[in-house]
Amino acid sequence: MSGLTRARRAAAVAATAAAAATALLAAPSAVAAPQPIVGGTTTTTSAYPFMMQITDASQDQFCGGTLVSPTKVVTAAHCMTGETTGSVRVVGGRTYLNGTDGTVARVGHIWIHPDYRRVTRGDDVAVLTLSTPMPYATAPYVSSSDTAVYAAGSTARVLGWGTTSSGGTSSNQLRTATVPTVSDSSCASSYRTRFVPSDMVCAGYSSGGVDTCQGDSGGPLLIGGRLAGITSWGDGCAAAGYPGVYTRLTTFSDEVTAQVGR
Ligand code: 4AZ
Repeated sequence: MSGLTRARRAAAVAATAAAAATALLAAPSAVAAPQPIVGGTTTTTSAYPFMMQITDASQDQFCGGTLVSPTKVVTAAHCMTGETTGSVRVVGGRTYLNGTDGTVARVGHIWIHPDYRRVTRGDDVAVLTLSTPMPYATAPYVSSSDTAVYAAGSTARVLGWGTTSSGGTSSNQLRTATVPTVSDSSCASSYRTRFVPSDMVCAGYSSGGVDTCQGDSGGPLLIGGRLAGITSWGDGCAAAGYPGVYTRLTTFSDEVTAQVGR
């Protein structure tokens, strides 16, 4: 979960080019190239048409979301705290943060899980109802009986425009990475009582290096091509022993389905 304000995030995006140029000039061979999300590759909304930017009224991105029906977007509850239907927009079909293409939708209703209090207590799920439909393919999501998808070592795909290092700058282009799911016992060893296995699933390499980060929140964790998790929190990004923590969507799929049908 990001501590950055939207203004600071916007400033961070603007600083990206200058910082990269400085790093290249100062140490062209000693500095590793910035990595996607943390450690992944660039992609496009054409490849992942259900990948939505959640933005403010100025279309500045602050979270991700997943289109699950033409008018419904699944995101994180913590992305929506303090927001109103008038303060947010959903942008589809826009690969670049500085783009003006794609489709902008207003939001007519925000459902935040009624039990949500803070990311480390779970229930980090929200469903947005768009005022106008998105002309993009939707993502299927897991049903409540699909818990086998989380078996340790399953390959999961994450997507987002978040920072490419902890405390770093956002990516102008959408990025993706794959990470293995982590057993609940292993994740509990890292996060102790902050890991709530009924509501969360962890993913990442034991050595770190690949992860979601600030600004990726609300975006999808896909397993077998289905939405199975929502980027939620973690201690830092890509650190060894501290995998990313995602909302365990099977726990909430019936509640999501109730919202999708409303
Ligand atoms: C965030 O602040 C955030 N490394 C998202 C994911 C992770 C940490 C922080 C997981 O949006």
